[in-house]
Amino acid sequence: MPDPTAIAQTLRTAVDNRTAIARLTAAQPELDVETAYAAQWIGVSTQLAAGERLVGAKLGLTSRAKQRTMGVDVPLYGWLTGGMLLEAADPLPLERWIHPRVEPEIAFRLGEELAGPASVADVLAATEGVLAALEVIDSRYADFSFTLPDVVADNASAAGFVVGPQLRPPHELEDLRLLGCVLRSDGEITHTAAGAAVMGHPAAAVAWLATRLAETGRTLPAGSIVLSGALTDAVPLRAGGSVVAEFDGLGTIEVHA
Ligand code: OOG
Ligand code: MG
Repeated sequence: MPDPTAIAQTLRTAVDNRTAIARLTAAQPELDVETAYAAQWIGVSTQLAAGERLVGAKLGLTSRAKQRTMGVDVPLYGWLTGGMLLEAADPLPLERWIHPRVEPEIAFRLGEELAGPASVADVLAATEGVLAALEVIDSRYADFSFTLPDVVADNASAAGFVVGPQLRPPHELEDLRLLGCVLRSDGEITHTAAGAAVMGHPAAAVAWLATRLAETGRTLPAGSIVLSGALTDAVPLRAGGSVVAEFDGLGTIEVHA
């Protein structure tokens, strides 16, 4: 089986050099999902040891749109660190990334620890508030071409995220399944969706994560930000470009590069 420490180092080098690499499974088809999660955690732990802070987690490939485009039909998770948190007012730091894309998500901020196995109701009960978010993804693989173990090892393409202006307790919002989102890239509407695009209900994605983490005795601590996964396909982020996401009841986020 491939060595997870070596995999984490290879991916770190790709980040540091801003150079995409071929997907790992091209040379190592035996790489399995479990080893990939071990490599993911080694990579994240290295950043934490270097002074980064764990601020939450992200789901990926939780909508049919994303699954179809990326060619992987199961969800995955990764981790968010403090250095990934970006301000919408500032130009996005393109110089950090290889080929960034931006995608709209519904984020949860936990007011209480969430331990799995968890249901949608458990997630909503533990949620302090829901926020709009734009995630910046930047696969370390050429052309975003990967299989599940590759993208797991790559911390689910995590690169950055911006949260919206309003934190709303879930009971104040009508129904997260019906929460609409309109995405504009360089002024043109490119995608529209509603919350149900993510596993039928965005809280179901968070419940899936809590349940998955419980298998290894882990929980999501109070204060965690959890991105529930893109509602739509991602759009490329280019110099001089802008991406705007409007969310029903959660405000608008605009980013530019
Ligand atoms: C994988 C990460 C997917 C999402 O929200 O679906 C993801 C990728 O598309 O590179 O973050
Ligand atoms: Mg995402």
